[in-house]
Amino acid sequence: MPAPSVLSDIVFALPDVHPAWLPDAAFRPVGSRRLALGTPADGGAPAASEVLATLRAELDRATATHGGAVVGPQDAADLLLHLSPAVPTGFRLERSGGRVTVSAADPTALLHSWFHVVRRGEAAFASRPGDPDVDEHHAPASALRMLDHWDNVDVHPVMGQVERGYAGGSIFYDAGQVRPDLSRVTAYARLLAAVGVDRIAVNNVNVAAREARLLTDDLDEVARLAAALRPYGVRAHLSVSFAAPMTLGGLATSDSCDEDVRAWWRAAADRVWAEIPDFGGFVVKADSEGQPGPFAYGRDHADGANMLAEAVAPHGGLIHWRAFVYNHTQDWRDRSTDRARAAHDHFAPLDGRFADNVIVQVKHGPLDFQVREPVSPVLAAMPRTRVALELQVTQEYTGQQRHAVYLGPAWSEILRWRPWGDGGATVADVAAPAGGFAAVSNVGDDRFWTGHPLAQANLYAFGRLAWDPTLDPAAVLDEWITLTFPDAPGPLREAVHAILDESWHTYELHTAPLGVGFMVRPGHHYGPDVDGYEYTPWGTYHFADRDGIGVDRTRATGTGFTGQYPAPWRDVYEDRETCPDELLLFFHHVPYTHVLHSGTTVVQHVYDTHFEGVERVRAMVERWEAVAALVPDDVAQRVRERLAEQLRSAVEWRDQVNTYFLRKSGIGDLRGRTIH
Ligand code: BDP
Repeated sequence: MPAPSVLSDIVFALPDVHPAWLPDAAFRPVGSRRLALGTPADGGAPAASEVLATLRAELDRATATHGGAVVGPQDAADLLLHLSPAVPTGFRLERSGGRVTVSAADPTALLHSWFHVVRRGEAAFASRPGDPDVDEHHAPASALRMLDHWDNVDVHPVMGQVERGYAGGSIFYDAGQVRPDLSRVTAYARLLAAVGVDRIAVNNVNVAAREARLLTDDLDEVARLAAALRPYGVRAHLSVSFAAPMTLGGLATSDSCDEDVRAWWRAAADRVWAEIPDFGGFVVKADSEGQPGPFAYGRDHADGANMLAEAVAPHGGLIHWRAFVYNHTQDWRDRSTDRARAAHDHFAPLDGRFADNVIVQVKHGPLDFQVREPVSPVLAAMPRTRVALELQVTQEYTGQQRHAVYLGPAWSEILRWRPWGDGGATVADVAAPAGGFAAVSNVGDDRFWTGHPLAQANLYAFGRLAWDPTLDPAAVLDEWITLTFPDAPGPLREAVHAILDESWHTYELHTAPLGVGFMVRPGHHYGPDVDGYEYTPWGTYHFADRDGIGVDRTRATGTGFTGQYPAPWRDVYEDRETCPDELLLFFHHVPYTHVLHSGTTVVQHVYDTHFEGVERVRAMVERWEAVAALVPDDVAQRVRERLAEQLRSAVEWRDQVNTYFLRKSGIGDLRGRTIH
């Protein structure tokens, strides 16, 4: 492991990079006080002492900027942070007589507590007379809170450098190698530590030849990335190719039952941990969209995953094995193949066979990160497997960071959903204790990190909800506004809420209706193309004809997908009378005249929501213009440009979808609005 680096000042304020939720002003309430770190910064394991050194640097920076002081632990500090083995996970926060004492067993948890206090600001200290004393324990719901970067080392000819990236190039790689200067990576780790994310997979799940070499020849490059993340307690993971024993090792096979293959993986893992002792593990996309996997050898995914698990187990490593496995070369004429069924068909029968250090990583919906899908039934089907919930912070299908779409409410709905009905466990209850949470990052080398400045709120919300899935997403948004715009006057706060609180629903209103999904332009997935995927091999269809639209996934007459859910949902979804409106076309093929629970017909619903969606975007533009002068010019201007594009795009969606439904159904708008 490289020697602990002294955190350079530059990490706290990168020139030309927006500070996101850690502007200096957010530190004012703590930085103006007397702070103490009750632990020597040089004890313990190297990684641990490095995190403590970071914490010390944080205290120095905050007090130097805001006039407070770092004092000795014996002095009367307003905030004392110290290590204590008595707190098993997370941290304990006690406040007595206006003084705050935080204790944690682990330096990273202590660092997280620091950002907790920063987030609470004045409220962390009993500054008003009569404020009660507190004694609180804060621990994350899950020990696994991870971001996946779909970054390529080389620029991919079609996908660019960051696959599905909408914020510029990679912060890790440039010109075919890891960047010489990684201060931005450390600044990123700092942002993540402030929301509790502590693992990153540093390369794309689609592992091309150049990226594959990170595992072997270019391991020193990964070690440099890990070193840049380490000061903030963030651990590196790597996406690997199942075919690596052949492509990198020159073996004739990558069959998981072959002894030479197993030995190759063990040796590869040994080398990784020798170089990076706190390395996290491997992420694998196998037998999916062209990636190699165990099917080539007649093996199943438990065979494949367990082989890797065996190789990393001596090092305490993890295998994140993705359940995103389906046939992407299907015959669209064959109605018996249902992509929604695929993950459950492949994985549910394997429950109980995965090694303890395998995590099966499941996309939140059965298809692919659509604006509206039911929750994946796989999450409820593997009680003897560690399953992780996978979310997509990058907005591939939700406006690509040109649209302001706050995804906190969507994720909250997923996390709170109860697969076994009222009184049963939630998705968060299933994932948190075992496999945890993973999400595809939306960050790039853009000056605002996320392209759209307001898309920072999504990255923030993922971290906060992974830490505590019961948080109210509107409250999380409020935290983000307070930190990002510390001097935000009321009108700015209200406007950002007005723009973002309902923005997920707004996007849903003017895009593919009633859970039917897709209708996006093939390839890049931005903007409308109603039939774009209809006659393709990808398995994403809506089956519109002159009589109706939607996918029959019932047991009675359709693909039987509803049967993958436990009761009560298998029956709720099966019956179009009980199926929720917003998922009707995901589960049923219905006539355009079918009457929804809302009382309107499907076709009229399409017209109404698409007209309303555009009006809502127009209102967002107006709300922003009324407060733009209250934020720095660069933020104001970037948001203005993106909102203009959002409005243009929403109009395009409205017109194409409405016209399509008018032409297919021959039924006009009851309200007589113009449809072309
Ligand atoms: C799809 C993306 C594709 C990813 C794939 C995945 O279009 O770029 O590789 O997901 O999750 O949504 O592996």
